[in-house]
Amino acid sequence: MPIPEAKYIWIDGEVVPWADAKVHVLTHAIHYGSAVFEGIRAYSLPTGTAVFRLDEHLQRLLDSAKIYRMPMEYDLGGLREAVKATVRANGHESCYIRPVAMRGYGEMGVDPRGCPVQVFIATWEWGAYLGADALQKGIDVCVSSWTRMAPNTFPSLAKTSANYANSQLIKMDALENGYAEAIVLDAGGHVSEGSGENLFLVKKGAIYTPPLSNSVLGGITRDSVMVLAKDLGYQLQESVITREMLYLADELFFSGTAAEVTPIRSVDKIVVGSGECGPVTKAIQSAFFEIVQGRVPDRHGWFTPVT
Ligand code: PPE
Repeated sequence: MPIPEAKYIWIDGEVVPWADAKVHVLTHAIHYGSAVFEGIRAYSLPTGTAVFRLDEHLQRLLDSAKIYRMPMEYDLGGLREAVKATVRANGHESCYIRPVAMRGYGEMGVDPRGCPVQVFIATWEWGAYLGADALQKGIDVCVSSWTRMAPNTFPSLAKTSANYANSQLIKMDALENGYAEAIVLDAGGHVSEGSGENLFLVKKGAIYTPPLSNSVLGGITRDSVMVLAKDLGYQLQESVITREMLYLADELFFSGTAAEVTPIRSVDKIVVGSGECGPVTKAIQSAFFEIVQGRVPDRHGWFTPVT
């Protein structure tokens, strides 16, 4: 999908025109995947544009940088102001926000420590990530022939660009075979997540999601779903999930900043439950959209206004 261009991109404290936001070809991150990033959404609320769980996303960015020993010139407060300024400069009502911290141009070779760390923040207007119908009707997925990164190889709690080499293999394989997305198993053969989403399973009215030790990203939407499930009175448990449990689930859904709450209607061409968005998924999805569309008060303090 082509990127809908905005006016400006924030680079190291300055807002520059979109077309001028360039890096050198010998930037370390291009050669060695040495970048950490975030994906955040700003929503249009009746009270104005506001960013969803901004501090949690920025803390995860700082955590990813820490894991990769990447010194960051900006603290959480500095990054928060930079994100707000970028969204304001671009005049978005709602948008997707992509902060990236990367090892820049300086030295060549695997050791990144001699390269300056550059930070940039881009924003653009992004609709339904998995297709227009996905949120309503659900998507058809497969179990990937690829495996998620094994523990002690690429740490899954760091949202580093390098992890998305694995995600790209998963996503392309799914699309080439006619599926919208794939569910990936971890190195032990247990269910992990999607190429860019966390996974939830519903069985007999209770909700399950793989624990962080199954090579999943600690999703902010995953956390939001856990909070909303509790608000709605559902039992929710982090629990190891096997492949066949996917086929026998009453409902399955993905969560993610881009994907929001997307139902899954089949896995490996086996219909999940009734093949439609089930009642529990519907309840969670409605609770999520009520909040992000500002139809109910922000009772959890999840929004940061940009003004
Ligand atoms: N797992 C992975 C691997 C992942 O990339 C994401 C986000 C999630 C789980 C959900 O995390 P959260 O957004 O905090 O709820 N994927 C981002 C990137 C998607 C992309 O194509 O780029 C996103 O949703 O913004």
